[in-house]
Amino acid sequence: MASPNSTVDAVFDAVAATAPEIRAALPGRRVESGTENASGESVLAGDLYADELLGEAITAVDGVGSFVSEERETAVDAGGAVGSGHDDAYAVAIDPLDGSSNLRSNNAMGTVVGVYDAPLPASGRDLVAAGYVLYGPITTMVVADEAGVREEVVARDADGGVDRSVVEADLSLPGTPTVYGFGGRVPDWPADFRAYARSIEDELKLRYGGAMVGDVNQVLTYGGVFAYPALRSASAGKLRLQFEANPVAYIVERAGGASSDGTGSILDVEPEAVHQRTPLYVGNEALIERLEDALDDG
Ligand code: AHM
Ligand code: MG
Repeated sequence: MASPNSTVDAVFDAVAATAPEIRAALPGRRVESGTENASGESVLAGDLYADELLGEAITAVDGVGSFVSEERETAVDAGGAVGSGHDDAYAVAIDPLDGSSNLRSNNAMGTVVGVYDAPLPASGRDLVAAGYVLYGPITTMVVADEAGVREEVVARDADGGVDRSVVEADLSLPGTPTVYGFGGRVPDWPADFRAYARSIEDELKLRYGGAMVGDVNQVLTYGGVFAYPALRSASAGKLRLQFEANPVAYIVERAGGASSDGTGSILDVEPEAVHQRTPLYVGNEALIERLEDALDDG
């Protein structure tokens, strides 16, 4: 389904065009780069390469005024004021290689993209589109915009160009949930979340791969719940609001599911800093309601 927004389309054209190149470069980039990112985490050569390629491709899009990455301290000015009037430009936020610690063990990882109609840090309510690329056995791209949520397969064609085919034009969460995946160490989970997890374990199958994009894609495919909860050692959890939580919440909500930071929709979390973290819970509405009740009682 074509979106009515040509800038959004151009952003995801750029992301899709870059995906086969990022994927092809991963085998040679499993080593640490020797640097830390803005959140103080060590960065792999693959993170930097993906960040560089996506930065070039996205800042070249007409209508993108600002580009911000999980791997960069500050925003890149791409020309044009963001969110200041009717015909202004968008701010694009990316996590270039989400779950990149999976590179060493050769498991799934992805790229997360949020297109905001406001300067960052912005509210999830300012998203006009969000999506992710999943580097699994197949490279897929899920895009949510005002037209709905679609899944495409992205591959290199015979001429070195990019071949895209829509495999699901109107993606929505299955009504009956099947899988769950929760991050962090169990002893580090607060007692109320631990009790919720116990009740979920009785009903659903554990599917946790350690890359949010891969784990959320399982929830979108089979129904269920993904969480990276508030931890006893870190009340804001691990995942970042602008780069990870807002885009994923937007996608899951557009697909008929729900999101929460523990008290309400992630999209309503007040933005305070570009690299701020938040607990993230997404999945079927009934499971997220149960989560909020469980945390309330805790
Ligand atoms: P990253 O963006 O530095 O890769 O970190 C985010 C990743 C998520 O993909 C995933 O949900 C989480 O970290 C897994 O963390 P853990 O290894 O603590 O389970
Ligand atoms: Mg990440």
